[in-house]
Amino acid sequence: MRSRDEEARAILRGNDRGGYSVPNGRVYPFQWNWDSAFVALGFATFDGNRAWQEIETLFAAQWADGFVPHIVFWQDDAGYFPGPDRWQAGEGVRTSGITQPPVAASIVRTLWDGDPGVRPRLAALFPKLLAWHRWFWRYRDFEGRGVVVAMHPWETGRDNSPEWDVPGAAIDTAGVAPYVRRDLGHLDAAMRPTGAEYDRYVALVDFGRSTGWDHARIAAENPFRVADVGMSMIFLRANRDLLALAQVLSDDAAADEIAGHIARAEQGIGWLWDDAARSWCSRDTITGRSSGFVTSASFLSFWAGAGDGPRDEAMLAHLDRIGMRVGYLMPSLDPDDPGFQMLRYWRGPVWAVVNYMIGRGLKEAGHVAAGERIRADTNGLIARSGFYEAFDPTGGAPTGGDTFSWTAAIWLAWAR
Ligand code: 2M8
Repeated sequence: MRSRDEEARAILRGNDRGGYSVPNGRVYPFQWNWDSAFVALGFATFDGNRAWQEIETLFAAQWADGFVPHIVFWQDDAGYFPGPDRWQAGEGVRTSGITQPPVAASIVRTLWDGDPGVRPRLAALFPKLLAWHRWFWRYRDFEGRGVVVAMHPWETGRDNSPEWDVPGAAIDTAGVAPYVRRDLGHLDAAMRPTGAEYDRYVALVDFGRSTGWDHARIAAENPFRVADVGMSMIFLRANRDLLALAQVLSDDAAADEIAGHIARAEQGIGWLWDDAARSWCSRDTITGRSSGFVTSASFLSFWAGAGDGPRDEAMLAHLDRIGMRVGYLMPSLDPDDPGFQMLRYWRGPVWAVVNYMIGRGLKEAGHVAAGERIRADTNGLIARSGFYEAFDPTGGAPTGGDTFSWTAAIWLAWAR
């Protein structure tokens, strides 16, 4: 029998389409933005060149204004909806018109720390990372609050989190042209978003396309504009890592610019603290209302270094409470929430990539035992069930697609 290590390497090799990876060949047959970033960590454990290449290929699809899409359609494939014809986006290669959590700078810093012999590759990638961050400052923090405003649930990477339910109700789905969901041909509908959620997702794609993917107009007029706690924390951390890379390259001007944005985020991130929930929560920028949901993204405050003594204590109390309710941390939704569903995608299941960020963040903040529990639980899930998309936090059963690239990568880089 093959060891889990061998299996993980075989999955990364098998999902390699020649310079980029697909998350899973059947369900997700294209290059996804934050998947590729995490996948690079896995490749770095056995093929350093291929690790850098994964990120370089993603940035080869960058638009002139710095935007990096959430999907790159290097080759067409009828097995996924919405495909390139529905998006009608991209420069050179066809892409989607929304982005995804900006984790790439953090991953590049980790690659660099492990392999500082590749300075020319870092120097070539750095301006592209900076351009993407500038795009975020301009179009996803247009109010200058120091947070990241998501224009689509898919942009957050946590597609059907209940945080999007109330803000999403304002999306008019009446005019959505008919479409066929391809995901339901691959996966059990009980593990996927609902039909009503999909109508909203598609309506937002249709709106963006109707503007010609004019991100200034989208920032002003999109019917969904939610400050995502997950992206905000990931971006704060990514800016700290990008600053470190600017220092490696002795780019003082870039370092000053990035430091200014970090200061703004440190000032502004408190807007996402919800006193009633005693937690970091997403907030609708249109109504100003906090979601009040404790999700796995709430715990990314440690990864971001966003907390302070009392807020960190409050999050650790949530962690202890949730840890007694589930077999495996960190469920994507608080199991004490009435909407918790152990198999339905981002409403309960555990995701290895989120655990990686929470676990590393906790350890770096000095909460070593909590961080180690997150790592050990991730290890336990994969050892028990294999390299699935996500896992039921109560008993560890697999959910979603199998032979999943980012799960294999996190095993190799961190969880084993
Ligand atoms: C899921 O999202 C895609 C849309 O982007 C989908 O469900 O069709 C999410 O889990 C997202 O975070 C992930 O990047 C993507 C590919 O693994 O799948």
